Amino acid sequence: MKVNHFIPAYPRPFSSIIISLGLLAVFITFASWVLLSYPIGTAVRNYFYGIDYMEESNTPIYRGNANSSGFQHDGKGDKKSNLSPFVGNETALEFRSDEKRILAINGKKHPKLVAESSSEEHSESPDNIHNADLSNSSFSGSKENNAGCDLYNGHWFHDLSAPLYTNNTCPILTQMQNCQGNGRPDKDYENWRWEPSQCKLPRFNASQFLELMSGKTLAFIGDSVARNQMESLLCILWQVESPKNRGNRRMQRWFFKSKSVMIVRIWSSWLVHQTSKPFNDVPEGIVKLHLDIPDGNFMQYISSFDVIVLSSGHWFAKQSVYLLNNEIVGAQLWSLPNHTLAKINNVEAFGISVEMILTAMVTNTSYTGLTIVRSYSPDHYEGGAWNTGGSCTGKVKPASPGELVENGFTKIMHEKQVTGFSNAIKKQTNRSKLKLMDITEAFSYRHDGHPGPYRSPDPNKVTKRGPNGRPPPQDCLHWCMPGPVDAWNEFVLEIIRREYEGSFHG
Ligand SMILES: *[C@@H]1O[C@H](CO)[C@@H](O)[C@H](O)[C@H]1NC(C)=O
Ligand SMILES: *[C@@H]1O[C@H](CO)[C@@H](O)[C@H](O)[C@H]1NC(C)=O
Ligand SMILES: *[C@@H]1O[C@H](CO)[C@@H](O)[C@H](O)[C@H]1NC(C)=O
Ligand SMILES: *[C@@H]1O[C@H](CO)[C@@H](O)[C@H](O)[C@H]1NC(C)=O
Ligand SMILES: *[C@@H]1O[C@H](CO)[C@@H](O)[C@H](O)[C@H]1NC(C)=O
Ligand SMILES: *[C@@H]1O[C@H](CO)[C@@H](O)[C@H](O)[C@H]1NC(C)=O
Ligand SMILES: *[C@@H]1O[C@H](CO)[C@@H](O)[C@H](O)[C@H]1NC(C)=O
Ligand SMILES: CC(=O)N[C@H]1CO[C@H](CO)[C@@H](O)[C@@H]1O
Repeated sequence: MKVNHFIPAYPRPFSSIIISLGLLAVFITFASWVLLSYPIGTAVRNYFYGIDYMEESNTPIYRGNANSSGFQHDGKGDKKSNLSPFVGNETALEFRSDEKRILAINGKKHPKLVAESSSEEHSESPDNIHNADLSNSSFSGSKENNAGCDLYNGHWFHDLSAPLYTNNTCPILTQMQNCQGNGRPDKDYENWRWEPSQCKLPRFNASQFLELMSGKTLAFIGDSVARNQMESLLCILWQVESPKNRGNRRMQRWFFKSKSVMIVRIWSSWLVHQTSKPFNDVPEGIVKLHLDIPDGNFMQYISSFDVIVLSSGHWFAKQSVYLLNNEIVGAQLWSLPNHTLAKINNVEAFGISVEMILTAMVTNTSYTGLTIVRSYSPDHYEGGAWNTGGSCTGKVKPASPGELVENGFTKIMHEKQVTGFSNAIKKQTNRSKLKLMDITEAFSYRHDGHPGPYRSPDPNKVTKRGPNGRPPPQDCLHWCMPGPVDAWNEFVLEIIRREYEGSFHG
């Protein structure tokens, strides 16, 4: 009764002000809930550490491996072994015959430990490949199909437009790759974009991606570099829509409701079937890799994916024993019993695994998706391996061509991968598609894109060389976010666009 009298007693505009105020209060409550639940939330970060622990439990062998502890010796906060770069003791890799030579070249990467800052000044020279093009700073999405154009032949150019997200606008950055949040002082590494020589690689358009992927699922399958790329994609998409977490213990899953797009990640270190059960004289606890059997943990799901981005390679530097047809054929960081002949090394094992997995995927009758093989991601430990004084500290811009130090291990891993890919694509049927996303060379210039010593928010972490010249422990394998890794998703979008828009006309 009172209410009925109350409202008509006031002029109309006043009552609508009251309603507006009510709506405003609801909005503020909602907005602060969103703020509390998402961005700067430590709760969210802790949740993701939970995921990391899950991954660690999938790979228990590395916890007890004496030779992988070197990286962590003074990283008191680093309880997660899988966060250390997945590069083994490079000097201990068992190369044979002609590969020894490459290893020697690799081992000579010691020069310019001190000279690096002075050599960077030369990069202002006009013949520099990444000569800054400050005027044409952004590309809008070009509509032409570009179908035949090579995306991976090009150069890095300086781009003044802001990165696609920041450490403050992406709520799901792994702290290890949150370089700005970990106190990295320079920021310019965020401002370089890749420009193919013959075509344009448009800046990532989140709405376009969600439209193209409408009703579809994209899965990242592989190692921690796959996680790096997945988080980059989520950060970019988060700027237009906050996804729903639909993850479970077997896979991370994020659902973008507006266009029913699912982004998935499944952990698989080598992509092949692995077991730790004793085998012949190789005891329990040493990983045995069946190079002729795909990892069932992801194979069982492939038929439900429309696009799969594969990431592997770095774990082949880690300890394991290789099997083919149920026979030991080689080992990495493990001495085989003396009656067992090692027929292959870890590099060959990688090549075999790539061809086997891709063949299994393109010949699988229930899988009709698009498989994108992201080529070997180069690391940049100069002057040593990750645990023997290698460093990328102080790199603040991409390498110029003259500065580029060839990494023999990266080179041969890339070669084996490309060969495996070429052999598999010959067996491609009409059902599924296979694409190589060949980023290795382009990213060999990006020694500036890694976290380096900025791996944790610990204010007391060592970030400078010690008095003996020894660099602090660092990550020169994963990529800062935002950072060059965001370009991988621009490649993915371009590959998908060519595929889907091309097929509409076909
Ligand atoms: C790496 O390998 C070299 C050569 O085999 C060895 O001297 C060194 O101790 C190894 N480092 C670690 C941390 O295992
Ligand atoms: C910017 O790009 C346009 C078209 O690609 C080109 O015509 C123009 O010359 C470029 N400007 C500069 C300063 O490079
Ligand atoms: C983001 O980086 C800035 C430094 O650029 C830092 O002050 C801030 O705390 C970081 N935020 C997060 C959430 O890491
Ligand atoms: C992004 O894509 C959407 C949908 O395809 C399009 O409408 C929009 O113009 C694009 N934005 C840019 C900056 O290209
Ligand atoms: C083909 O894919 C299905 C579904 O992902 C899987 O269950 C099956 O094992 C695969 N077949 C082979 C031969 O790998
Ligand atoms: C392996 O070699 C060692 C030393 O050369 C020898 O004592 C041992 O009997 C050999 N074992 C086998 C199984 O051949
Ligand atoms: C693929 O498609 C083409 C034309 O549509 C057909 O001639 C060919 O037999 C198909 N190949 C396979 C392996 O299905
Ligand atoms: C398990 C393993 O590979 N252990 C090796 C670690 O490195 C030391 C020194 O290089 C070797 O003696 C171990 O055999």
